Amino acid sequence: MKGPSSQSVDTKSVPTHSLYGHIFIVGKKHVHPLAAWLAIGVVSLFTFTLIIEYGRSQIASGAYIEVISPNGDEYWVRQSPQVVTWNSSGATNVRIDLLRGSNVSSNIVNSVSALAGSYTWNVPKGQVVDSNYSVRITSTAGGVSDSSNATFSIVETLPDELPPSPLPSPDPLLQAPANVIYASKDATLKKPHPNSNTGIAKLMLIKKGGGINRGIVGFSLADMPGADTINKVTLRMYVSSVANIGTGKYVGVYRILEDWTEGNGDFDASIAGTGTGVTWICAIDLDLADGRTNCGNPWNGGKYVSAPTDVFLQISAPTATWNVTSDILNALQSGDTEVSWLITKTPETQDGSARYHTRDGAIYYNNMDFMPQLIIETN
Ligand SMILES: [Ca+2]
Ligand SMILES: [Ca+2]
Repeated sequence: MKGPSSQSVDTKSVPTHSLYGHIFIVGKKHVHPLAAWLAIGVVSLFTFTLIIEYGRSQIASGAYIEVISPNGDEYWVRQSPQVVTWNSSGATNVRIDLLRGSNVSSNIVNSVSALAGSYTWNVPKGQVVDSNYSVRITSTAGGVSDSSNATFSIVETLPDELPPSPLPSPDPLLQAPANVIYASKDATLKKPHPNSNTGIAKLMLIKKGGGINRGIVGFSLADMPGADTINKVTLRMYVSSVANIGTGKYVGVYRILEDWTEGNGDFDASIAGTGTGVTWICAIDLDLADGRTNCGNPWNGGKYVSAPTDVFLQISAPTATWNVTSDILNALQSGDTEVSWLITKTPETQDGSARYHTRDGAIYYNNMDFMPQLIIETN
């Protein structure tokens, strides 16, 4: 933009009453007051720019990266997809390194958008099994960095044989984000072991080979928003591992039509459980401890709607999701207080298996990403 005209002039033409004219004496030359005003403007603009730049540097010095997960005590199984998550401000791209002790074991990714906030890494088959791992996330521009608060483990298989950990406090149910409802119960129904209960098992197994295993998961609707505000509800399970699924197998969710109780058994850990709980044969076996059938009206693998509510092509993605909006709306309209689904391959007779984390595993590993959950989108 063209500025106002001005020019250097002879001293004699400068009015002596002009304060700014006197300030801008250069050598023996005076400057026209208009030029002086312009110079003041330039100096002010410069000062203002300095203030702005100072402000920016203050913001930049407030830049940070915060590792959310893994942040200590997690278990990463070799050859499984694992998700690194973080918060950040003031960083454009970040580099993620896997540390073993204080040494870099491998570079998980060289540069990924800081705003992404998560990155999925497939733990290599040959990754050394150790309990001394952490991740470090660094701005590629340098300056800011953060590491896991404590070490986590890379393992061959999840240590199911470990004793149960104390329940975290506060109850993880209270920690669910506003748009999420965590499962209230889950288990595996094992056809080859039809009186067994797996209510406290850390993993849910879906498979055919060696006998059919079906997952079952239930949710309380106490915290579900009203039907008129719901746009979509997604059931999400977190994958622990898959096997023999080739290019992928469809897994369906089928709405359960009968009440059931979770139980406190863990068959694979040789814990039969006590009191009542779900088995392949019984929705509620009245005595888990005896290894026999104790129910009057066997459901034999679950009483459920024969058509799946939705199907998901299970490959190796870290999460499996199903659109269960219609079931939720129907349940709310019927005044139901709970809703449950059977989870199994469709068709079920194909090979291939998937292990999903259960609520018990999420609590055990203190990783709420693992929680079977309903994700609610409202309008
Ligand atoms: Ca369970
Ligand atoms: Ca029994």
